[in-house]
Amino acid sequence: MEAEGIYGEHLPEMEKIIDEMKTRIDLLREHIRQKRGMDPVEHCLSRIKSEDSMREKCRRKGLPETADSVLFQIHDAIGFRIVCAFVSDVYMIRDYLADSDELEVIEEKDYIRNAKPNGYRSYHMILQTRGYYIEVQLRTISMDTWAALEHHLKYKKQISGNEDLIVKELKRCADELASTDVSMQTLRDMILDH
Ligand code: 0O2
Repeated sequence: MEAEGIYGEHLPEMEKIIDEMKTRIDLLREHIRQKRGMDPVEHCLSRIKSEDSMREKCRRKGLPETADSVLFQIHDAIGFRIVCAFVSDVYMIRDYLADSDELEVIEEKDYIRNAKPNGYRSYHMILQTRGYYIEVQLRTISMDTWAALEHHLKYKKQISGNEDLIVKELKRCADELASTDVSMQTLRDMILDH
């Protein structure tokens, strides 16, 4: 496997942690579906960060390219992205993960209440289990769509020249999507209240 080099002997344990986390999320979805009649998760992705991305991140952060750096100085070697339909579901999943006995919350960043200046919205958690870190990104479908497009555009070099306009338009799209999320949440609350 490509990632084996830099993660060395840690890789099997990292894969086990991913499997356990997937099972935890599946059980959580089933529990909430039975309790509330709705699955709060649209989709869930997981990955071990590729060797190339990790080495690039080490160089960017001035860290040696070692297993110790990528597992214990950098906290997103194991990553989960949980995409929900509604903003309230994002916070509900956040609460369940924070309450889990097997997971310790190390850090949280609420880019939903405090969006990044470019418009990026997502709820980030750094969790720890058996000494390994897991980065969890929780967001709505709208937030996920925007992040995917913005990520795609960032790597398109030919956009230079129009950059100011593109940055402004991306921000406008992010804000419009956030406003749609609020409307969708209101509609859902109205439907559930009756
Ligand atoms: P990748 O390839 O997606 O994993 P860090 O650099 O992680 O030590 P930072 O920047 O404080 O520290 O972390 P933060 O803000 O929690 O963001 C981490 C991840 O969130 C990023 O990982 C992206 O996946 C995502 N993210 C953050 N800001 C943006 C943004 O403006 N646009 C998009 N599309 N995604 C964003 P990586 O490692 O940068 O990249």
